[in-house]
Amino acid sequence: MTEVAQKKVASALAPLQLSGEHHLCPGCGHPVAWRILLEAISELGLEQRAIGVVGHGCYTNIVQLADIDFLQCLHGRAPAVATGVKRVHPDAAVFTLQGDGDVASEGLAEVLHTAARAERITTIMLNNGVFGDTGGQMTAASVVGQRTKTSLDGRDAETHGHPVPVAELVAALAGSAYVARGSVNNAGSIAKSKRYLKRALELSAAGAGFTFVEILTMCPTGWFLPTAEGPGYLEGTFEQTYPLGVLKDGPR
Ligand SMILES: Cc1ncc(C[n+]2csc(CCOP(=O)(O)OP(=O)(O)O)c2C)c(N)n1
Ligand code: SF4
Ligand SMILES: [Mg+2]
Repeated sequence: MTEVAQKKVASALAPLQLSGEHHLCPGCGHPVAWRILLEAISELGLEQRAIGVVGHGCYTNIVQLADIDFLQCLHGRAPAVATGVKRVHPDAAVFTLQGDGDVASEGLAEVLHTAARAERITTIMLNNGVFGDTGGQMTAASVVGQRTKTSLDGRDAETHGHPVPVAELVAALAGSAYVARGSVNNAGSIAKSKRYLKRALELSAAGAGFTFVEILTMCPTGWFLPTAEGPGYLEGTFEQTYPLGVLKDGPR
């Protein structure tokens, strides 16, 4: 792709995207995930039915940039709040958008119980392995060896414990109908992640049960890396701990 063509793709607003400006760092993977989420909602025709529930993190900047109804709730509690929204508005297409700190560290109980109850919502977890918004501390999803502000010598399983694979835990529960893990570090992965989002949103909106999509996103700032090295680091470290693909499609 020529530089001109790349610029055109990057500068064109996605459907439902109100602004091309954001305050996240250069090289952050979150805005790419936002974009494919908005495209998925639009292509499924869910614009008028979609209600998003977010927690707290760098990714929550989406609420100012997207023409969708959002609620923000306490850290980690989005699946519980989304459960209430869905039960009050059964025709709505309800999804949560959360970080790995939000889901794996602060709100693991909420997501697991919501999956076990087969709530007809989608949870999207943007996993960059750090509490990005508060300065890059280790989360339960940080990978072994990963340097963070609170594990400067790298996460050590003996001292800090092992990473929590949320997608695998959710897939093991009978209430989950679809579980997939994608990433946004190259064009092919971005296209696959969008397909996962579409399938997950479609199934939960149709009443099939709880659906979950994890998306690995770059955080060069929290990883102490030059911007351009984020995608390669994601592939070399995160994808080794968190294999990409569809973990579950249909009840088990
Ligand atoms: C109960 C509670 N604990 C801590 C915080 C502070 N806090 C706000 S954002 C954030 C980091 C969120 O990390 P993550 O969910 O991984 O999202 P990211 O910033 O990496 O996108 C934290 C710890 C809070 N708001 N509430
Ligand atoms: S700290 Fe990380 S997650 Fe937050 S905006 Fe910067 S690159 Fe993105
Ligand atoms: Mg994070």
